[in-house]
Amino acid sequence: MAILDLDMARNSNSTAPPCHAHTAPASDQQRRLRQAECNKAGADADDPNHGHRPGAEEEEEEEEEEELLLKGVRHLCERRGITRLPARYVLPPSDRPAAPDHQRSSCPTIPVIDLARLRAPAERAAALAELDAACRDYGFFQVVGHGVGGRGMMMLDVARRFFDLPFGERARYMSPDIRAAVRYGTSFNQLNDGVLCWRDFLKLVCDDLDGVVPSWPDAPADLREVVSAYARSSRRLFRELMEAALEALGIGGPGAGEVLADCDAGSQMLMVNCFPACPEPDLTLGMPPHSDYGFLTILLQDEVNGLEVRHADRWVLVDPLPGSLVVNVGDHFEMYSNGRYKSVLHRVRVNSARSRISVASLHSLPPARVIGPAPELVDDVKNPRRYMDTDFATFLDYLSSAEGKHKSFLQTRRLLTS
Ligand SMILES: O=C(O)CCC(=O)C(=O)O
Repeated sequence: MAILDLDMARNSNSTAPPCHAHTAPASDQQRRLRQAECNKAGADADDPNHGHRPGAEEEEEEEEEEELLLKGVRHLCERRGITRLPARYVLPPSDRPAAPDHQRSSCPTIPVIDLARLRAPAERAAALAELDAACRDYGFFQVVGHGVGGRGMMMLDVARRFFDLPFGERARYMSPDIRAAVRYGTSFNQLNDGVLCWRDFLKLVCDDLDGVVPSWPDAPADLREVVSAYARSSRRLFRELMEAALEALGIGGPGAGEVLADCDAGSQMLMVNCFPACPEPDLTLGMPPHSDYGFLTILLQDEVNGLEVRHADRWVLVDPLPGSLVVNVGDHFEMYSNGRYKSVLHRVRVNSARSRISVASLHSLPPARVIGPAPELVDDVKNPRRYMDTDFATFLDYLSSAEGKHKSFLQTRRLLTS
């Protein structure tokens, strides 16, 4: 069912890893879009124009509309009082989020990992077992006691102020180049998405932090300072969680040392997301089902919920503890752990009452690193190798291949299916 849509994690002349895996091929999406428009208009799905060929004037209007939509959801809402969802955002019925169900309250809570327990020698073994179970059973967990403290609140505050800037100020960072180190954009992959997502974003590559910060937005005036402080604390947390996860997997010695050194030199990208209040939230999504490409993603979010995680064949709404950070396993960690840890699909719902801000910090190893199952986790009897080795070039080949239109990248690397 899947294609990966890219959002590169490096500057324009390098090839750093993309961090998002998107599940819907553009061509499929375009077909679905036409279908969705027909569904909405009550027309025949096989006749998207309903027997009507657009004239030059209509085509021009459509182009103008498209141009407007690609300036982002916030701009659209600012320009027009929106009371109906424009057709470009309407998902076909099968892809729409189901109306919130009342069973949600009985849904399991995402596991909580307390870093204070991981740091206490007497409690570390028990906390490691909890971390191991969370990565195996959910691929998602919440972290408390993480020490990021006020930097998280400041990060959310400056993000909100950035999206509140006049459009012209934000537009300075718009770029069609998905490899740009700084990029303001909309939807998921706006160049490919047939159905647009109700989301605007600011992407900030954080590799070589001191080198890239001067290219980040200079408004709000404190953005560079606040975001770089947050990026540093997120990287420290990633390092600490990777150290614990390797221990939980039973990987020590030089194997662990090598991976941790690669974590220190690895790539990091901040996706600062804004999901404005939406007039018809049950017809669209802020982000489509996707998995993340790297090792771990650390998510900071404001008090408005929206993240849903695939668990036991249903979507579970994440209702995080105040002050916690939500962490998920990415595709690379699933491969490295030989399938023991799960990179799971997640998506973002929007709502009609409040806009939502989230900041995903996506952490990977250096792009040149070949990723494959850790030798410590493979044996011929009980744990045969489940994934082929992979690297960034293979990922790019996959994207341009026919296979890339039908599968997820993770699926293409699988040697065993169960
Ligand atoms: O906003 C969220 O809850 C999730 C964001 C996300 O999945 C992403 O940026 O990859």
